[in-house]
Amino acid sequence: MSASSSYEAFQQILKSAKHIATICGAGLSAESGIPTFRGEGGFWRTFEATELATPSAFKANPSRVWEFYHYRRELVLKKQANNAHKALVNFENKVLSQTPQNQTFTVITQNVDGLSSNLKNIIEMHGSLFRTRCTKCGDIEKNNDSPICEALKGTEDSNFDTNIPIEKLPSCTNCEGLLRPDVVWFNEKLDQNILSKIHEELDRCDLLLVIGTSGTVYPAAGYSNYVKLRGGKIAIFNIEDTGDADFKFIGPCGETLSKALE
Ligand code: BJW
Ligand code: ZN
Repeated sequence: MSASSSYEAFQQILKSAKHIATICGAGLSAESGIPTFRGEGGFWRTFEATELATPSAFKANPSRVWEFYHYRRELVLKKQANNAHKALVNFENKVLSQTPQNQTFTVITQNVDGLSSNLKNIIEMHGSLFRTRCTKCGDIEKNNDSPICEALKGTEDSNFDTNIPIEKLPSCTNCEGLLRPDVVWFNEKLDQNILSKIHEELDRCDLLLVIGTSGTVYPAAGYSNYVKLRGGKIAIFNIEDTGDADFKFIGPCGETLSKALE
């Protein structure tokens, strides 16, 4: 497939599309100063970020994994939505203000940073940095505390493990069990309700915007192909060429997405 990089041609398709969806990744938040998972920014201390996003890493060293998530929570709390996040919000508002409303727009994101919280119709498929889940009773709670617990305070500035004992890590107010971030780690199943909602969207989607994702992690990595096989159009927004598409806008998505959706 030879891809177009014409904004005019894209905007024609955008205008005629009925059901528009996105699959977003870490690149969407890169211009806010949030590191991506792979490539240059993919290291925290001496660890690869992807090594820590696993149930086995948490089991082996809950203190280290909590330090990693505490660091990211504290970082995100200092950061703001960038032009790409804003372009999505503006476009959603535009779609919602149509009379009659003859389009739908759904943002599916792998990001857990909450920087798209101004959107009305968003599916956060990998969870949220700002929710906790009890490993004992399963209770899920919103949590924006900074720091999330006393023992983690200041560890975001350290280069070494603090080795916090389990009883000093975040704990459940109901049952005192160890809390974990309510995110989806490798080898964990995604929430069935969320998967159903995503499939409802993909089954009607005629234009999928693939924004700032390396497309290496399933199930999200399969969405572009899924929509393409159904006859939908694909538009990639990335600083690198990440695969087959009808449109490719190579460059920082704060610029390319703003221009494409204006
Ligand atoms: C810019 C930019 C700018 C930079 N502008 N662009 C089928 C085949 C093979 C394996 C599997 C399979 N199905 C499932 C698996 C196993 C596994 C998997 O996919 N493994 C692969 C590595 C092969 N998947 C799972 O385990 C999933 N579970 C599941 O499917 O359950 C059922 C099952 C289990 C086991 C076997 C079979 C079935 C769960 C996946 C959960 C992923 N979790 C994480 C952590 C979330 C919590 C946290 O944040 O800590 O999600 S890992 C990490 O990767 C995170 C991200 O959401 C995800 C995707 O990364 P993303 O967003 O694409 O980031 P990067 O860094 O990779 O890319 C950034 C991109 O931005 C780059 O392209 C840059 O160029 C670009 N960029 N600046 C535009 N300014
Ligand atoms: Zn509990």
